[in-house]
Amino acid sequence: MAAAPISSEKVDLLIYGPLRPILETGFPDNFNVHKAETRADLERLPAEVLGRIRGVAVTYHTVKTDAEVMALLPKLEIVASFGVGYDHVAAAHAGQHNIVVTNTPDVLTEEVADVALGLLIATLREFITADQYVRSGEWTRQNYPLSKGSLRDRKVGMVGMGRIGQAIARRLDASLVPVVYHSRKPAAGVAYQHYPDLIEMAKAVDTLVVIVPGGAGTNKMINAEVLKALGPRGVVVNVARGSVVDEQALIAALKSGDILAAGLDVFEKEPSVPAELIGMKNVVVLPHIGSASIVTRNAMDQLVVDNIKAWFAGKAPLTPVAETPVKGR
Ligand code: NAP
Ligand code: 8YV
Repeated sequence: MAAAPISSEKVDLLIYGPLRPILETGFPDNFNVHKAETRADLERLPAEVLGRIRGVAVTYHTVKTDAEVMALLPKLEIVASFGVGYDHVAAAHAGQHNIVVTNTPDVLTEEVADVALGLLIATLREFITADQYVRSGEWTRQNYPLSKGSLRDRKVGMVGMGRIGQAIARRLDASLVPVVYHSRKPAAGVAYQHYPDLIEMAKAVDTLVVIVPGGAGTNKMINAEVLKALGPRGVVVNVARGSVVDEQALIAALKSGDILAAGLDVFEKEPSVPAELIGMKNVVVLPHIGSASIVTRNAMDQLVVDNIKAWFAGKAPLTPVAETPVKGR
């Protein structure tokens, strides 16, 4: 990405998606901030405004920033996206059109890893059903049955061993659970056994924790064959993207007993969750809350703001994505 000239003129900026306090108040006076919560709002903005916008802050993964959106903004220089995953932003297209894309890595890593381990334990030890057991008064009649699942006799295959995968693996280490992983290439400085083949890893473990990016390269990679290989003790935890797991194959495997249970923070068509999953007691469902604490979401919002401020101060953005490397600032 080439450096853009620095100017003393006010910068027109679009906040695209839901508004939050740090995004609304975080830009200094040299920015003219425009707002569009949805694609329809964006298309209602006057052409003259769209023609002046040089930066976009994408505030949620549900607002797609695709090639069509970028084409509406001829002066666009930077798309600063909220979240580490940016499969909702056409980053390769941006790279071809001299537009830099940034995301918010690192500031959410430990939070998401906490949720992944919590979701795994909640799934194995049936926290949600057990909670209901107390609330319904059932415990006063008899003790809750022993759980089929336990962390004690498990071997976890991480699908993805990047920033968050490694943070999850550290937590599993502390819990004395053996870990191996699958990714396209071995992760630098990581001593766990690497499986280049996902099916081979699924055969060797009984638990998959999925934490890869979404997008075409990982679409439905957790499919019927992988679930079958995992086997009847199998547990799948997905904190990546709904697109990574073939939801219909997962439902079928849970129904047939091909696998034991699943813990899911993400779904194919959020916020819609298949009724079959909701009806299953061996499934824990969360509403995509991996990073969703006030402290972590504030840090993510601040990084969106800081990327845009850095760019228009003539500096390198703090966290450009791989598709849009920045040179010469
Ligand atoms: P990261 O550091 O880039 O790690 C990604 C990992 O996935 C790497 O180990 C990478 O290794 C592997 N990978 C990528 N493509 C793959 C493929 N086609 N097949 C197998 N492995 C593949 O990313 P991160 O910071 O850990 O975040 C990972 C993802 O988690 C994000 O992109 C996002 O979708 C999701 N996430 C979800 C939540 C939530 O709220 N639930 C929160 C944060 C993040 P190789 O490149 O060697 O394959
Ligand atoms: C956010 C996430 O909930 O960072 C990610 O990739 O999935 C979550 O932290 C999501 O990006 C909100 O848009």
